[in-house]
Amino acid sequence: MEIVIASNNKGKIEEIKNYLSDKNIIVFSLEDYPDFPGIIEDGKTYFENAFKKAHAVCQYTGKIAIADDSGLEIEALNKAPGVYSSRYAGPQAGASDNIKKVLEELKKLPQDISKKATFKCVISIVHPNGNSDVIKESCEGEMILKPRGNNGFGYDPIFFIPLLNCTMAELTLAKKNEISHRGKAMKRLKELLPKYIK
Ligand code: ITT
Repeated sequence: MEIVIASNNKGKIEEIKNYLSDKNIIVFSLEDYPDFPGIIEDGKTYFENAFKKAHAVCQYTGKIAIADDSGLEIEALNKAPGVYSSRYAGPQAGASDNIKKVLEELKKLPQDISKKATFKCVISIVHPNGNSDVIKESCEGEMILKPRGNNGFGYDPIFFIPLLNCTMAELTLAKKNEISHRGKAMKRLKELLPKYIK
């Protein structure tokens, strides 16, 4: 079985590949399709963006495509950055710019305000025969004002998980995949894969 991960995000690709590694699956990503023209993520929801990415890459490659659209929703910031998480600090922003902007916004608020936050993930799978599924998952945590840890990607260093007493960036990839929004969605996706085998 061949699957293309419809993503350019190295962190996501690594996590999704790790999840699929024990299956009899050959996994590609957009790194294997450098001429793919790209997708404008103009959806207002994770679902719209995930489906758009999976559908476009399935059509381009003729293979089963999986796309993840995800984001960080911070309660005290009215669920920002949300669907705009990858470009919160601007169109060319990197992870450190986005973290800096979140911390600046949080520091404007009263110190004792709730720091609750949720990572959301929507995974869309599209088969060239038209079959498709969508899975939504989330992971609860709290924002911390001092980044901690070097693993993971994106907002992981400021996403604290009280139950584990560490940030997402202090977890190994395997442990992150056990508890994260994406890991939980991938677990459910794996259960659906048999019906995509021709
Ligand atoms: P692709 O569209 O190419 O997959 P992207 O990074 O643009 O890559 P999204 O539009 O779904 O993907 O943006 C998701 C952003 O949300 C991501 O760039 C991070 O800033 C943040 N994010 C999502 N999951 C995360 C995680 O597990 N850890 C840290 N940050 C995460």
